[in-house]
Amino acid sequence: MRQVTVIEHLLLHQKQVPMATGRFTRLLNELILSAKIISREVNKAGLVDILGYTGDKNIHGEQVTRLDEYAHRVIVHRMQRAGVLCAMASEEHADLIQIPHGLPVGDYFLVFDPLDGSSNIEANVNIGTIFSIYRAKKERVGPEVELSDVLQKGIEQVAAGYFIYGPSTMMVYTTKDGGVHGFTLDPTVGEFLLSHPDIRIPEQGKIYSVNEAYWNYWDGATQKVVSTFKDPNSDLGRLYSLRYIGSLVADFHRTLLYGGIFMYPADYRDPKKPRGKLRLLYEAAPLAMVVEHAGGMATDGLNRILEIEPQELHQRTPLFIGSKKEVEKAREIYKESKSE
Ligand code: P6P
Repeated sequence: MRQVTVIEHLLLHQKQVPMATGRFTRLLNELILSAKIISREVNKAGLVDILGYTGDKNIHGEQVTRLDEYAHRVIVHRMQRAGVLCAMASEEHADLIQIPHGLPVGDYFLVFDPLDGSSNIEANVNIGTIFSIYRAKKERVGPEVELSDVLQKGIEQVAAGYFIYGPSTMMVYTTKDGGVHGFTLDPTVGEFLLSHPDIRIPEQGKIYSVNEAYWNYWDGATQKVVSTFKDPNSDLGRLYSLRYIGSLVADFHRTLLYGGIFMYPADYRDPKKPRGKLRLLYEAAPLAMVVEHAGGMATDGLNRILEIEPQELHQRTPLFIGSKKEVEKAREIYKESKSE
């Protein structure tokens, strides 16, 4: 295959993507450079003292790994100087991250999970960076950007995607023009080269992916959904396999390429407060844009992820994402149980 870089591919498609100005290209370039730097550290993590925990906890009360913190700092440092953002938000930071006074600003808003799945780093499991790009909601945003200037439904995303650090480092992303494209980092030239043009998710797969250890914390409808994938005689008409890596980007990437469904249902560990663990803005919504543009579906069980109106930066949501057939099946069961 002819060696096509991300930016070359974007420029080839630029005519179809009116918003893709030089500023968007610059944003993508800086994000790509950040990923190359992170990939370098992830790939040598076993050799240098960058594994383990910083001893801090993030706002979710989760242990922060040194690589988490490192990836967060790399992205913030590079993107603050890109001159294209009005603000950004990170899983590793409680509030909006403003652009320091004196640095050039733009009207894009970047929200990201710097290193998702980082609890798996010590086991050398694939981990990833997930990103989502919006335009600020109004032309001029003041020097101090408010949440109300940038918080929007996933359907408003200008672009979204992820980097996955594994046997190879890949970038998968989509823009408003709809295509989903995969690029693989060729370390000998230091470029992401087109390897998976126009990714389409199979209409139906053979794999379901969920952490069944939480069975006793699920409500009846969720247990019925998961049981359906365990029943070879269900109207899905096939025997499924269970695959669960426990690293969202890895589980999602496999689902995107092979088909099937990834689920992180709400659980009732706290009977008074059912919770979905995954975050809407920088996990569910970007992956939902990717999967929909690849011909799949993403819901919270009942509702389309991209239509959920976010109320706060770190809002959580249940997530059912993958091939249309399986996600639609789950939605059917939740709808039935709601009407009972
Ligand atoms: P559980 C990793 O910590 C993560 O945020 C996602 O990458 C992954 O899908 C999920 O948590 C795994 O959670 O509860 O199954 O260990």
